Amino acid sequence: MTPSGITRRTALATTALLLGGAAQAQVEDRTIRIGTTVPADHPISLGAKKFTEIVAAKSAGKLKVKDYPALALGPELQQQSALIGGVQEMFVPSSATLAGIVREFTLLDLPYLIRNPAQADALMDGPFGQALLAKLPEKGLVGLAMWENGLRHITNSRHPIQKLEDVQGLKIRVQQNPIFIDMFKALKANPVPMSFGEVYGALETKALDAQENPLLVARSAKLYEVQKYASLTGHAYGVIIVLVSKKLWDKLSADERKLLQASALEARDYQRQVSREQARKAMEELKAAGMVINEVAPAELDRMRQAVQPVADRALQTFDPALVRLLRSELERVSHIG
Ligand code: EAX
Repeated sequence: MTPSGITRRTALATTALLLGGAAQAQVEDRTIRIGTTVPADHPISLGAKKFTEIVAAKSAGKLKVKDYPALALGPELQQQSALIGGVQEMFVPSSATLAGIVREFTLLDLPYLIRNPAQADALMDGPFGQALLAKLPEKGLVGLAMWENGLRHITNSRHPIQKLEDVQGLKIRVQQNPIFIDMFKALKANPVPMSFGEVYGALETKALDAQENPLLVARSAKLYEVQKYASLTGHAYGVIIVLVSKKLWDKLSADERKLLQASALEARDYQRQVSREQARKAMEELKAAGMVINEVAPAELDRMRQAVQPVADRALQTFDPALVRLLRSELERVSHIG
């Protein structure tokens, strides 16, 4: 409902002040639904909640963002399609979900690409991350920021993974992404691509033996109830992408776009901080919940890296050489960080 003349002028003036004094900031009353894939207490969903609060404050309540954690709006590929179709406004999935839309995002899933969060931030917030984001609008999506999921480890119900051979034969859920499928085939496991929403049930019925995710995902999704072992393989670094439907984006004023972009970056810094704070406690929380967690000896990690290296080598040959050169130069730049 459009407010009366006086109210409207007041609202615009208030919003103008919140946007840094821009006179007559053009911000309309809008409702925005933002979906995440994990429960409300996970840092990804906490980041989305913080985003809703920041947007409400910056827009004087005119942009109403409602968060829907734990795939409440549907599986990952359904929500992604809903954004492209313009029937949902925002979604915050793993970047791996984008594999079928912008194949270049699978470069983020290459095994052992990133060794620590500081390197991840530098890579994602630098020219390589921006080059990936620039490929989204032509596919009907706008990427506002890259948040943290974290280093991915393997959980399973059969045995601790202490050597390369322990991965062999595991029926393991993987994200719907060719790099993860190829990675676990190279480790001689049986990868099963699946929406995250089906993972708990598949592990509970023993249809699957294993899954791989940062420990915080195992904690928030209560996977400790259906997984006895967690082994710190750190085989990939999970990136989260904050997506907006381009059909919505094209309707927004420059002020509204600036507001959402600034809010996503402000929420990013909060989300990464909370993710790291909680990650430090996740191992103890999972042990207290009954999981047996083991480090993997460096020599065995090296054997795993060698086993999956052909996956990365083959993949890199299939992308634009200029993009691969940018990735390699950026990896060299960030390798000294952290
Ligand atoms: O987005 O599907 C996955 O394994 C993701 O890491 C999880 O949903 C967080």
